[in-house]
Amino acid sequence: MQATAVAQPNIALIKYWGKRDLPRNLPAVGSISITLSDLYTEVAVDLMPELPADTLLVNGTEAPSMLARISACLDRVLGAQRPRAAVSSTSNFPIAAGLASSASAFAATTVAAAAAAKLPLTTAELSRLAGAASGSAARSLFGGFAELSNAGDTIEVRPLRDIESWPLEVVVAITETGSKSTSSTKAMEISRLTSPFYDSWLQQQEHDLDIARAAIEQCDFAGLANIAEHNCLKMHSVMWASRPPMVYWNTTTMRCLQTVRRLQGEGCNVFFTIDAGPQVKAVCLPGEVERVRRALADTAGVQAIMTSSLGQAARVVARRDD
Ligand code: 2P0
Repeated sequence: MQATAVAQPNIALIKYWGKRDLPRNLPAVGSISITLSDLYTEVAVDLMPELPADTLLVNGTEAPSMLARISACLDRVLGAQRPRAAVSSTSNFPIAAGLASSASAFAATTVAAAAAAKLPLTTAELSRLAGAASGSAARSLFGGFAELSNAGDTIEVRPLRDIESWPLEVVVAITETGSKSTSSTKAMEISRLTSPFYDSWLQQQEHDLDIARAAIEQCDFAGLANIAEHNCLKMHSVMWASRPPMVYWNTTTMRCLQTVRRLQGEGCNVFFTIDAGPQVKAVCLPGEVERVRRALADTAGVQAIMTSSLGQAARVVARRDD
């Protein structure tokens, strides 16, 4: 039995950084994200009882270092007595580089595994299973704007707004394609244990979520821009003040921020956000994409540009019974 699923990465506008329950992967703060349409991960899960062990191909190459996390994800979806699986994952963007590849990879793996085994799971159940593998993956089970809650004993995501009713665009400036040195899971724990700003980060998050939710409801671009940039810089301040410090930015990251500031000064409706990596995501209104794309492409050190509209929820694209 085999199934293939596609999921898109999502970009947090109000960030998830910190866990309140490590074994269950429950987030310490709520977060709000947008799912992207033009970046994707496609995962095929082939359940093969005759296989002695799971196998994993990432972009056509064996990836033993990522296998344990994928196997644990399959165990959660299918149970520990499941057949072994051949898993193959393909992404059209750099992985493990701060572009939310774990979100799209674990969302697609969860959906493909459930479909291969014909499990009739709801979106909420699939989202919980994906979120247990990687917190941000829970949000990729939804299209458009989604909020991951930090309340309750389970991982809960709810859609806030669909993609047609406020069609924002995202321009991604890739400043470095190598993998990051510290995984998000580890980095979040370092922040929790050592950052002097961690407690105030937790305390202020509800306020930031309230403002962002209201801005999204009212299609208030300036309001969303203001709180999203503030929340992003606050998360990076938590990281920078951790011990050891975690500075994911490079010189080009900073130059891209200056480009966005210049565009804003010229009246362009754009704002930046940066995740656990050096890439800069510029969120803008549809009419501004070409201007933002050109300005970031002309910024010294930018290696590549990707543009994207808001995307759909993770979904099954093929199924086969052997
Ligand atoms: C986010 N990030 O909200 C934040 C912003 C990175 C910075 O979620 O440990 O890979 O697997 O639950 O989801 C990246 O963390 O972490 C992340 P785990 P995940 O998008």
